[in-house]
Amino acid sequence: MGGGGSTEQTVLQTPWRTVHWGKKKDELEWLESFRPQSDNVKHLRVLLCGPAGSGKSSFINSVDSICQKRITGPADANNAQEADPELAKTAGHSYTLKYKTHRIQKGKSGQYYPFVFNDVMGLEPTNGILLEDITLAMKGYVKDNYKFDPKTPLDDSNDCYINNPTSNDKAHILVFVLAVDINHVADPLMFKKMTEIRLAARDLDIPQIAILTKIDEKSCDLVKKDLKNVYSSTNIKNAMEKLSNTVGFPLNCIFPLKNYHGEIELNDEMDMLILSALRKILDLANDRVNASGVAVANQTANNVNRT
Ligand SMILES: Nc1nc2c(ncn2[C@@H]2O[C@H](COP(=O)(O)OP(=O)(O)O)[C@@H](O)[C@H]2O)c(=O)[nH]1
Ligand SMILES: [Mg+2]
Repeated sequence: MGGGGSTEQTVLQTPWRTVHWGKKKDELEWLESFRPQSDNVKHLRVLLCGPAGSGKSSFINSVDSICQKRITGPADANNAQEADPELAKTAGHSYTLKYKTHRIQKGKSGQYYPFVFNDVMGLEPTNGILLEDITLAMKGYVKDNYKFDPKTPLDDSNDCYINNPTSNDKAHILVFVLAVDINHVADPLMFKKMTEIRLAARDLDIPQIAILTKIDEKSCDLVKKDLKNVYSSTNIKNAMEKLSNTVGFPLNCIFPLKNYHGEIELNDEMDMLILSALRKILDLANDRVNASGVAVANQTANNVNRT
């Protein structure tokens, strides 16, 4: 280990995870040819959850920007929290209150990538999205434009309740979005909520990964200077290990990255980190679709054998 005197500057001599920095073109080609593994599913649904301000909307915007090859902003990202925390509190902690499906345009207008994102109201220890509502979203019962209520869960009397969700309505993967300082995990109530959500996803056989945003922020000077240092930074490694040891994500399901937020042009290093997280997300979601396809096929075969 080398680096400057402070822990912040500690640097591993060899990055502990390999990123093929020069291979953005290959990643984009992979994405371009990506298809869900089941004909029953039109698109894979990626459900994002995490504390308000962790970068969920910015992640959707970042993926959209990479796919459109220019900086875009379809999902409302919110700066108010940083500009004025008090104002953000009175306005409600979470800027994203409505359930919304974000599609990513592919080439010509009217064509889309075969995956969509849903960004839900922020997770908060006492007043954010309810466990019941995240579970309903995972199961596909929540219609677009449903306005989450932190006091009462959605029920079947509401117009935004989908009575018979199809495979396209269900979430195929749950992505926890957390800022790299992972302060939230230290809050026992937040920890409890995250664990409950993870268990609910596990019971539904929905795979989960975590992305750690804001790796450029002040806690990581080394990485701020050059994103290629991401896997040489002990700060980031420690944050990933802490998240793995506490909340229980396997280390290979945790992806640090920087979202687009102030840039006006794309950046290859940012893109590579976002694309490698996206690839893992889509691969795991596809495995899930494949497994449920096999389960349905087996069930059908069993039923046929019984008749
Ligand atoms: N420095 C930095 N800021 C980010 C990053 N991701 C998001 N932000 C900023 O964090 C704030 C909250 O982001 P937002 O996407 O609205 O969070 P959400 O509430 O989880 O949807 C906004 O000001 C974003 O510009 C990142 O990777 N680095
Ligand atoms: Mg948001």
